[in-house]
Amino acid sequence: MKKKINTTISSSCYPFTQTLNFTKPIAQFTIFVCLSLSFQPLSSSSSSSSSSSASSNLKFKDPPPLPVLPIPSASQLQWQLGNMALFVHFGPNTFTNSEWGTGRADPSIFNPTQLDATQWVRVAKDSGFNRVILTAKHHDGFCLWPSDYTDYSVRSSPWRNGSGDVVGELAKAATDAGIALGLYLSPWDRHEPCYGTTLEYNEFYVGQMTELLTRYGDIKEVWLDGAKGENEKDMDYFFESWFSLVHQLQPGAVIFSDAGPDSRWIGDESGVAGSTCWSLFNRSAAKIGDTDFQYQREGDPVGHDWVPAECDVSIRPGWFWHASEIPKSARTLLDLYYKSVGRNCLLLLNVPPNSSGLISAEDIQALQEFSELRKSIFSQNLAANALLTASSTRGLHDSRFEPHNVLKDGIYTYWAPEENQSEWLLYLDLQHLVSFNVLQVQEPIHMGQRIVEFHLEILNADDKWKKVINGTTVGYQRLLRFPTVKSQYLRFVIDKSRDDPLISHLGVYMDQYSILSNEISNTSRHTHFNQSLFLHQIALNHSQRATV
Ligand code: FUL
Repeated sequence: MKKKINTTISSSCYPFTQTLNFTKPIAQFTIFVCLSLSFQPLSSSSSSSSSSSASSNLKFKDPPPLPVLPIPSASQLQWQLGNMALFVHFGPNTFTNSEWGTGRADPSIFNPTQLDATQWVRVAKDSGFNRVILTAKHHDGFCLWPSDYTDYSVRSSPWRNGSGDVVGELAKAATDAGIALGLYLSPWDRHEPCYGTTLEYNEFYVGQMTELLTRYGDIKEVWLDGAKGENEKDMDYFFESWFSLVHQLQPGAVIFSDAGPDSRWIGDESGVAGSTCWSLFNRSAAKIGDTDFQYQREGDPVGHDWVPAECDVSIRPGWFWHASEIPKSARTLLDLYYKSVGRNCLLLLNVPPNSSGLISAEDIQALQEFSELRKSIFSQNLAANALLTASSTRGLHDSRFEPHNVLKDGIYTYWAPEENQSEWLLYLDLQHLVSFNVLQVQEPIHMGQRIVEFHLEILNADDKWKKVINGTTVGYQRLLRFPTVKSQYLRFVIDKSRDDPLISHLGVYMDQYSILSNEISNTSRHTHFNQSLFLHQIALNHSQRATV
């Protein structure tokens, strides 16, 4: 049983904070703040003169609330905190202008004369990606490492006179730069003669997987897609054996597939998550290669497994590099960021190296601009100096759970309400009028994903609370855009939650780059940015390239 701390407030007074009915919002907001600040636990105000039984109360703090299952594993947490990963599709298709190679392309075509994996890693790092995932083997069966189980690999190519190893070079570059490495090993193999013979091919596949997981140091992600062409040979994949092997050889790796076990496909290849997106999921309800797209997009509020989603999308129309294609604009990438990272997912952005073996200059420019847009929007939380109060706080005056924690970075500090409350609110006094059009909310997901519905209100000039935006599900991170509003007072309300809600971060921002219906002609009016950034925005407008 949780102990209640005695306070100087009479028992008839304390519930008053839970039921304040504001008719004059500013005045009542002030009353709320004053009352909250004047609540003093007896234990702290009279510690020197307290009785021994009172001081014995002091020794014990309220423990944190229990996590609500399911919760992420350590590797799933680490994966999610990264926000974004860079996907690298590279192989014979890069040289044959194809997407799904037949498996019969001559290995002699693979000759990326300027290949430089340190450039790939540098591009990733400079643009804010801390994970790189390479197609070690795509559907054509060509191996970017010298596998001992096939001659269809870099060993048979002229590149580095047949002694090269793309996986090895990338692994070294990634380790040197402190970037996590993931590998894609396609189950569907159009070259390997034993494909279609279940036992033989599973042995072959496990042999290749073992090479990849034992030769190159830490592998942080193994990427399995469920794609297979029509009328291809039928066979079974021994997924459970593969998964067990991966976890045994690389305990820090997450395994991606349509159905997890550690991260799931979002159900499209356009990088867009559902606006409701649970990391909760039932693995048994999903089948690799045969997906229910809505289930993938939204997850499952009553799911028993923690399987967060990954949103894969290419910066270009194709997954592999094609001379005729151009990258998406930075603004389009920003939009994808809101719809993936801003919806509790990881954004897996594919940036395919060209046939010389380098990431092309125009892709690098788009990534740099994307990175600058994110920095200019998110580097300054406009609520950073807010005064916070809450409808209730667990273990009165316990700094571990106080509302101010939502302004600290990271998920491990959070606001927790008292148990069994009828409402959950956080009030923010920004201390001056602020214009903003983006809300950021984060849950401490190590304690489970809890929030089902929420909304944000502002206090208008006419002293009335007005709803700005509402949403469903938060998870690791929720970003919501809306037409610009201006206010000093904000009220974040959790309307529905699986259990007592916990909030690790709240932020408001000004985004003058996203185009929202009634914002288009209005972006410069609310600018908080310096002249050079503004000029940069104009330059961006002129360099718009492909859109989705
Ligand atoms: C799909 C594949 O068929 C595409 O070629 C690409 O690799 C994409 C990421 O996954 O399933």
